[in-house]
Amino acid sequence: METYTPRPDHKFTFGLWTVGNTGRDPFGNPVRETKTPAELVYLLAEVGAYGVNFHDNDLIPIDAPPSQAESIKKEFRKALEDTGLVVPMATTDLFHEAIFKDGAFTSNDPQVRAFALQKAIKAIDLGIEFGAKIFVLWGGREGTETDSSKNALDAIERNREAINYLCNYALDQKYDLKFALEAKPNEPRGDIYNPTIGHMLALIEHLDHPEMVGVNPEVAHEQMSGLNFMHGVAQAWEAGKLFHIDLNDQYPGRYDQDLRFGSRDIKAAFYLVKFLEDVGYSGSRHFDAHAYRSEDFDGVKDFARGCMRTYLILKEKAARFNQDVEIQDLLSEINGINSPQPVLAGNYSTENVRILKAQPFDREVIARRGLKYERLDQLTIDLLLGVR
Ligand code: GCO
Ligand code: MN
Ligand code: MN
Repeated sequence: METYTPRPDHKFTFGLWTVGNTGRDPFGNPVRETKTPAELVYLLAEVGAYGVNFHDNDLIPIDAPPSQAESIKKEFRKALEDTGLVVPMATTDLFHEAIFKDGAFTSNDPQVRAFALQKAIKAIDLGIEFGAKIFVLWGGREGTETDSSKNALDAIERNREAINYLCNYALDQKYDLKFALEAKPNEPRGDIYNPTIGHMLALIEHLDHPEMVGVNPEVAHEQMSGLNFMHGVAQAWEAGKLFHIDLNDQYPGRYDQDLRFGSRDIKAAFYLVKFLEDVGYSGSRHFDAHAYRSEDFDGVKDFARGCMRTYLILKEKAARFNQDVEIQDLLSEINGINSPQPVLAGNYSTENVRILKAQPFDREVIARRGLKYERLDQLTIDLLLGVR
């Protein structure tokens, strides 16, 4: 159906590492060949994506001599021009190389910390070269297996200093760039610092330039911790910090699965899409996921199309939820719109609190009201299952 066809204004983006994922895992070799960044851009254009994001080394191998780097960039740029795809976000890989085995910004070794900063700075330059406005920082190795190895307070401080350094660099260069911090509780480290959206939001308030830094929440990462992802996203949004989002899916309590968006918990995905659409989130809808290991590149396209299609289906369902008279009447009733309004009188004042203190409440009568959440939830289920 036409409604489910992706358009540029839907802002669907994928990382080079997502559709380029070869299926290698800790137990097995690649099952798909490595495609060049340019080839992946054409693939993304074919499925209808709006943009492509990259880690520094997805685009340019870490040891590439300058001439190779130049020719890769040239091909990549041509693919972007041919297809009209944009690069809204860039990031740096501070986890792959052996040097980062004990972290990057939080490593105990000052040489490693300096190298990590240098690498991040060069990655920022590369992102800017391709027009990125958001730079994601995901500290996959910033953690420990044993807490005898690293002082947690040192790690917190080192991490903060590094982010401050990068902000100062962007300001100094007059780059039009914001940073988005991505939390994850574990994997690849036993434990990773700042493991949730909430930790990241708290960290941001203690930076030198909090206005330049927001979050990049990922569905799977909060679900790995058993948390309600949408609640975290709402808190980030309310704080003005939802700069980017990583969409995928995940069974709680398992390894980091990076499943196709909406393929596991349809209901959670629905409330998330409804939230993003209702508040008017205008950033990228970035899919940080990859195809099952069973797939060839046709399957990778099925995977990418599926992420976008499910998002659009859920967006349509959200609009129907908002227009459904029975659901909306129920919501009005639940929110006590038609019942007698207490004299709570909004803002605090000495007079208001005097009124509130004097007000009688019939606790038992109020508590007796059934809230009809069962009916509301079933109506939502009916809607999602397509019988409404
Ligand atoms: C993961 C992370 C990464 C980051 C990416 C961007 O669990 O592997 O989600 O995919 O999002 O490295 O920094
Ligand atoms: Mn992930
Ligand atoms: Mn991610």
